Amino acid sequence: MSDIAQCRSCGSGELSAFLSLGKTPLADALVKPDADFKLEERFALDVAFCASCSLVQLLEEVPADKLFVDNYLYFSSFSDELLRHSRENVLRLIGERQLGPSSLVVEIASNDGYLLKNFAEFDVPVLGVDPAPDQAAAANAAGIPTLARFVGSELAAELVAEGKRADVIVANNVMAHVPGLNDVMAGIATLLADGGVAVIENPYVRDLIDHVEFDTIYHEHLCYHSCTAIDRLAARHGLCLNHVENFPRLHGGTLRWHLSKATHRSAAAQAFLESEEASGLTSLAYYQGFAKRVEHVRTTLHALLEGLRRDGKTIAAYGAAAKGATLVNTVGLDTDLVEFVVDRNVHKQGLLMPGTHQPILDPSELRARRPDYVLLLAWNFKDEIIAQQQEYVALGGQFIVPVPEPAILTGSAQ
Ligand code: JHZ
Repeated sequence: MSDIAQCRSCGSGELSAFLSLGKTPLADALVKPDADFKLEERFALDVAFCASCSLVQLLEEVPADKLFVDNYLYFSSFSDELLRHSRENVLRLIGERQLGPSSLVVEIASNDGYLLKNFAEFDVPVLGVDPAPDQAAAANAAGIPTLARFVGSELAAELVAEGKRADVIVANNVMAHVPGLNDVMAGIATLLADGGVAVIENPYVRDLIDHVEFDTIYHEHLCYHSCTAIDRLAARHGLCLNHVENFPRLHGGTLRWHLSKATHRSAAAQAFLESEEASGLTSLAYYQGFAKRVEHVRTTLHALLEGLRRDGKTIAAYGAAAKGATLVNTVGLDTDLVEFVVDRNVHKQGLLMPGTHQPILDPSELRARRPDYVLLLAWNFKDEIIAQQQEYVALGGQFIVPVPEPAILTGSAQ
């Protein structure tokens, strides 16, 4: 584990820490039931703001070989909402950019090919790149050519040397993960055809702060982006932030940035940049009250669950999400409070939550075991999950959301 002294994007030394979540285990490192728990490592989770380029980032860096455990189990294809969202994006890009058999779409962090499949269906040539071996293998098996590599300037130069230039580069939920932001952006700039566009989605740091989504902070998420931070990063590599789209419900608030070599800005992009400046998002003061608000959620949630348990109620949780691991560990939700976790990702079932060690079971266990309450760790998929669980609700089950304010959902809310 090493501490960074300089901003990952602009290199400035003006980093100010504004939140410490203590030491937590790695959020994606689900534990095998027969593992020696004493060997489970914990790492500091401290968040800082760069006064020079506005990038919010972790101060520590867990070595990559520890961070991306060999059994990385996040498969994008387990959310219908995400699949729908991705398909809509693809259909629009095909129409607007007039993509066809002579085009090329490259996706960075293409996971199991969940998004590229849609381009392939319309005979648009695709290339996925994802260093996670199981996900890359699943994509290749599904007919989506995928390189199990990290994207950066080196791979981009190799592809260009092979005569490949991308008309569209998609990079969803990856800019939070990369330590070498400049190398990835340089790679995008190299690989992008002159008239091409890079379409990048990432959770928005403003939503994280405004809605107290502190659980989305974990070691894999090194950076928390704003339009200002992305624009400054892109500009360093000859790219311009042309347009911004807002998806307030996706992953707790996601932005889609359109970058290209052209220098125009849409009214929406301009408005986002101006609003970040005007609201103070580009200065440290915006972040300084955050730690107190996080503390409030942590203590309120713990007290709520403790009270329910004192009243003899049973509690489970839904979603062995990475954010769920931060939540149970930073709030201190051990197995006395939250008995088990359900998740429909079959690769996660049979394992234990990092640090707190709740068993991860199939969602059908909610109907079988009938806990009185279910804490929604994957609160970002609240509507989708509750719609699937109407049978559990009919049996008297109730859901609890942890953020922005812990609350038991009642009546029509579930
Ligand atoms: P989910 C992910 O984070 C992954 P995570 C990643 N770290 C990232 O950057 C962010 O998103 C943005 C399950 N589930 O996606 C699937 C059901 O069981 O919110 C997942 O295990 N039933 C790359 O891991 C978990 O919940 C369902 O109906 O915090 C959700 O995890 C649905 C919809 C999901 O995020």
